[in-house]
Amino acid sequence: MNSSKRYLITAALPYANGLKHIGHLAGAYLPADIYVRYLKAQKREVVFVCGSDEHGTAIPIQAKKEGTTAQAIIDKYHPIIKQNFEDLSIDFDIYHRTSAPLHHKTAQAFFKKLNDNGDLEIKETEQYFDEAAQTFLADRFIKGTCPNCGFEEAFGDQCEKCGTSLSPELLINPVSTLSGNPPIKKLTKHWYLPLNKHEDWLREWILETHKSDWKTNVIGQCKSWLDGGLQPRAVTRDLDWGVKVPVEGADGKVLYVWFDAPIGYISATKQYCLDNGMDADLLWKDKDTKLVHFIGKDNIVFHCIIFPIMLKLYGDILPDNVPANEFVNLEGDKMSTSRNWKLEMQDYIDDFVKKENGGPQLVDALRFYLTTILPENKDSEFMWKGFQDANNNELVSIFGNFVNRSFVLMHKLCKGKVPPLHAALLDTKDQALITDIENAKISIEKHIETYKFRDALFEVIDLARKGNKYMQEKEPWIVVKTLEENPENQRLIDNCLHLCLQLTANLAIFINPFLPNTAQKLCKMMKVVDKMLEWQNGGRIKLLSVGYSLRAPELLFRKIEDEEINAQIEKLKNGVKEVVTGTSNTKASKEAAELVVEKTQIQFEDFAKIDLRVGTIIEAEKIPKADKLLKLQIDLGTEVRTICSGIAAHFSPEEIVGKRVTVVANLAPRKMRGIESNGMILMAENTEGKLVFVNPDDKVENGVSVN
Ligand code: B3M
Ligand code: ZN
Repeated sequence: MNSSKRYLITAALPYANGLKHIGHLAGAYLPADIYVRYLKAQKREVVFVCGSDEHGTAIPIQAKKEGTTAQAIIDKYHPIIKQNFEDLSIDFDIYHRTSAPLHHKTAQAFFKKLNDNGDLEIKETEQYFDEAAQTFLADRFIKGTCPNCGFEEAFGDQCEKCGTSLSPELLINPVSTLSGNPPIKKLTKHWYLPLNKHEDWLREWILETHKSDWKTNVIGQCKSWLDGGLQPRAVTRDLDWGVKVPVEGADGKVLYVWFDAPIGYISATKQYCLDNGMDADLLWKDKDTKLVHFIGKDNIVFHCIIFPIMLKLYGDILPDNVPANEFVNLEGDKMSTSRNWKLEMQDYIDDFVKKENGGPQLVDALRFYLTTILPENKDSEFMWKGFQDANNNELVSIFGNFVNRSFVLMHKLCKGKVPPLHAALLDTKDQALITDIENAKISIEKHIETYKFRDALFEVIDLARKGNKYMQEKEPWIVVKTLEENPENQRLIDNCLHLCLQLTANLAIFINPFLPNTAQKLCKMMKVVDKMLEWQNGGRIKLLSVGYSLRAPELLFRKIEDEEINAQIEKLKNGVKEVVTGTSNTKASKEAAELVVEKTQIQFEDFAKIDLRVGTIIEAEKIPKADKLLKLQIDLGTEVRTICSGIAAHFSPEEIVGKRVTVVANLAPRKMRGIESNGMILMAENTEGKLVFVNPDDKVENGVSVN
């Protein structure tokens, strides 16, 4: 077993650019929280840090989308995300933020030390620059045609259509998303971390030292990076949002977000130590600290290669483990914020936790199901029906049922008190149950310490299952009928319920890291203090004293009804957005997309490309052999346009002459039935399916622009 003096546990700092979904929760925060709760129950010294990642281009991009400032974005999302974690019982010791002055100071000092020691290299390179906006362009601010799939809206760092990683140089016809102009190349200076100089020790450290205790998915990713050869990586950016580069000649430059964000773990620890009279150096420099980073798989390279290099150069300890998880899909499809195919923590909290019949038990229901599907080795699926089944069939029917029966029978058959144990009468079934309790503790421990939380939770439920089976075999409700003839049979009932109650107390200890609210409720029912939940108490059958009277049982969990589940599935499908850039190709999302087609958000620049003008229909005629089309002549003030419109089924030519219309005047010409159509008229469909003209006020002259 582990003998580290103290533990420093980190969970990836979420970007404060939007709400986080349950995929994030299952990726890093829930497993980290389980691990920390377990360590704390072990009475180990632990600090659990997290916080908002408030830099990088993700923030200004969101600000642009919401039409506000970067500062307003982080001030909006940081408190919500923090509260969401609290509401789901994710219990950080500190939830800090990288916009805090302490973080800026810490990150700058870190950079300065590396720079002063000559560990960074300075290089001048040509980068894309937007002349109109007078700024260098982050990769995300450049769009162009993907060289791989031809998608015209690919970003400078990635094509969202085919998923290829790109760099702006690879884009065909790049344009700046700020001005819409093609960017120019301009010289700029940046600081680089020469990753290539560290390959040897990284190889040794990851592929040898940790080859058997790190997860294979983590080792695999690292190996492919190392085999591909590491390159120097720029750790500064030309951007006006972030931590200013603290050296001369670096005006307008900030630290690359992936340089400053992991330092966020250090500044969060510092703040925690300041608040609690502790020494942060002890946590980050002492070899007796076990540092563990909980992250999702997309962050592996930063936590296993780049940050360790930084830590080593700075003189800090290296992580002992980085148990990265894969992704959670939702109802058969990849979770996606842009397509609105997701379940946000906030939504779950609103729909289940805050409800009258919700509360802490529904927090635990989510934690339970998510733990059973943690993507520890491969991507997993969140299915609403699976959630319902896990809750109804395992929490309610196995765990809850066992506890409830034990309490009810103890009140009925043992006067509401913990009955004595008659050792001489213990039979093989009793002995087997006692051994099961001892063994469960050992295997749960083993699984948690090796980051196998699914297996660990399975053991807990399996123990409850064994409890049910034991009770079923012992049948105290039958034995009670023999008491008149054989009063000494009460001792058999005593033994059965004594063991069932001791098992219940053990279950409280074992379930506590996973379902802390349930453990608390059990303590209340057993009238014991939290201290009983200390891990060392588990595995034994001496937790509850004989003669101790216990409370009446409370229901630990409630059933989740079909209607609740169906409502969620409906909500998911109705909310999905069809996104031009979407890569979704599964059946579920396609079907859902057909239900409601909302269009994706566009930028003002996109809208500004459309030339909308006011006109009047001056002629209209049928087109031979085309029963849907009318050929219209439209007066646009300075010209008369021919436009073919598919409205013949709704209007006769006569009735529309003289109608005012709004025209898309710069639509590329199109031949329809041999006639060239030069534009389009806007129509709306009312709820009865009837078409109506989108017509301007009569006072507006023909040819006037609509904008
Ligand atoms: N904010 C990326 C993410 O949320 C990034 C993690 C930083 S951890 C230091 O996936
Ligand atoms: Zn592509």
